[in-house]
Amino acid sequence: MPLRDVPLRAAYERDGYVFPLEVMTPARAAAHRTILESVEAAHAEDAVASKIVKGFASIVLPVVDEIMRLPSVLGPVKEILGDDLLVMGANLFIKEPATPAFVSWHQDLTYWGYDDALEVTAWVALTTATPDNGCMRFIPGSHQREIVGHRDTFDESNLLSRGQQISVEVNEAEAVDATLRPGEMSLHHGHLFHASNPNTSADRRIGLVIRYVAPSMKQVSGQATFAHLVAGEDRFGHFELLHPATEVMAHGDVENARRAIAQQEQIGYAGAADRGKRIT
Ligand SMILES: O=C(O)CCC(=O)C(=O)O
Repeated sequence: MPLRDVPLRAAYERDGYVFPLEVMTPARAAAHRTILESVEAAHAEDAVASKIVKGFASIVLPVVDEIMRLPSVLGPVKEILGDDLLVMGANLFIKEPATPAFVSWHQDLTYWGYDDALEVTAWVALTTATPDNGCMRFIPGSHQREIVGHRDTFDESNLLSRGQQISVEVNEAEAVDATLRPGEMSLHHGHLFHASNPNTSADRRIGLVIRYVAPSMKQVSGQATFAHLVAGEDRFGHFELLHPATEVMAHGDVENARRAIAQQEQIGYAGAADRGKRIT
């Protein structure tokens, strides 16, 4: 397990990521997994509902709202972004056992349409994340680069919406495996080069991905997209703030998630030759 030789913020600024950070016990992570899998199973037959459960979890699932407000998660994120925090999205990144699903090398902020890079992703492990089951891999220090060129592949096995892939050379020999136990998280910068390989194990690999932004971040598309205020205050009004989900897939929350899908497709697929099929 990597040990930090410098304080969290300094390690993050140097490397563009920090892990492992324990945010809950393994037993709690297992309990959250059970709840999430039961919701997933209940909506498995409905393609849109299933997309909303996995891709817009912060809007429709109280359990996700609870996790994204945990002091153990917020504390480290505040060290990086400050005391005022919004969540602009959360989704479940699931890799089924022995499947080819992978994530190509990319930088998160490439297609999200923001004017700044005050964004941190928290990847909360609800199962173990290891090289065998396709944990994330990071290139240390690569966040120092601005957004580099990406090309769309729309590869069916790529979990990214456009199958986007960095088009400059990535030296994989430098990659660090973000190995996590259930209940631990990693944090990474929106410019960090990162990827993940297929899950060759016999169990699912489940990560809850929470995207935190400083309220000053603004959509260059001009649209006020949805967010939840999870700490401090929003003195900017650049996002349309939603109330916390208090009921699983409540009607009003599902309607907001449908609007979020439309917004995301408009912003995230801007300039793409093919719209692909996925939203994650
Ligand atoms: O879960 C994965 O394998 C990739 C996740 C990712 O790319 C991200 O959280 O930005």
